[in-house]
Amino acid sequence: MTFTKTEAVPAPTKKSPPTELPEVDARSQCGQDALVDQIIEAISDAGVCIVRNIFSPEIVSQILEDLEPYVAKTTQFDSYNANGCQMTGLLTKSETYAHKVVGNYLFQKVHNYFITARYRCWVQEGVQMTFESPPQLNSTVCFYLNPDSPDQLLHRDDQIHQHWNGAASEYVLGRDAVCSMFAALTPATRDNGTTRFIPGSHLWDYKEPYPVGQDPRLRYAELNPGDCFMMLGSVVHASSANTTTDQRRVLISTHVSRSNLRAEENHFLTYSLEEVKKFPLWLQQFIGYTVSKPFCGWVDKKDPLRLVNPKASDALVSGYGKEYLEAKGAL
Ligand SMILES: O=C(O)CCC(=O)C(=O)O
Ligand SMILES: [Fe+2]
Repeated sequence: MTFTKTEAVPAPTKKSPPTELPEVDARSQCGQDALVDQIIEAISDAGVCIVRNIFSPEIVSQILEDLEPYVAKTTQFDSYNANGCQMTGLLTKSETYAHKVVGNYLFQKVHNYFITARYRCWVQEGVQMTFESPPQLNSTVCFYLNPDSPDQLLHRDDQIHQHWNGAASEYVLGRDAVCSMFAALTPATRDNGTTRFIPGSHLWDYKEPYPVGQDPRLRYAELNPGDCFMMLGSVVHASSANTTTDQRRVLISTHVSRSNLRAEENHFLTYSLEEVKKFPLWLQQFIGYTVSKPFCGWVDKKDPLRLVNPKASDALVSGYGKEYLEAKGAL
């Protein structure tokens, strides 16, 4: 018997976890679909990717102008920084935002890749089928971070949907329920407040506590107007302090989520508000005129029950509510 010496095949090298925020430039000449591939790869590795120059100065200034009349009427939201506010319901406030930002090609390709719900099942005896449901728009929120705002505490956005993951050594499609794009309408700097992240934290086990304070793994997304970042709901992040005395930082965000978890019958379009007002309280809540804790189903960051019953108490009025204060007090 003869033996031939075979060359040892190197074991596939695992990528080491990223320590920096990846970024791409939307003005690069590589073509839109190559950019999409780069963003998808970067987000799979780090959970987040900065995309420079995705929106033109004209789009940025048009959106700022469209939203300005609403700023004074926008109230603070308790779960955001003490000196910032969140404007919601943006689709009708700025047509440019609705068409150019929500409809942005790169973002659509990226969120469709990560958040499309896929399901293969036996639909009947003898018949197996696969269904794919593209994501839905989860929320539209413009974050105005005013001077003298403290750090927001680290969190994951997918807590809204009570989403949970175990640890993973590499990204597996289907892991996430939420994907977002935050675009800068003003500069976002270390002085006036950036969003900070821990790259790679989208692969952590959710039972691990978030690091507290100035963790060395934190990275800050400094953006020029027209830049954005895209991130998964599983990445650990927060907004950071605005320590200036005169700069308002504005980020406009678009969030998409898996579309399969909604009521089968669309009660909101089946019954008019007038009809719902005549239902007993428990039925109003049961068909969706309430929030799923902690923050799912709001209207203008308030309990939707107030649309049918203005005297109803607001389940969102103190952010996470009294349970938060209890949990904080227990620290
Ligand atoms: O304003 C920011 O930079 C991020 C805000 C944020 O992450 C949130 O409120 O969920
Ligand atoms: Fe967040």
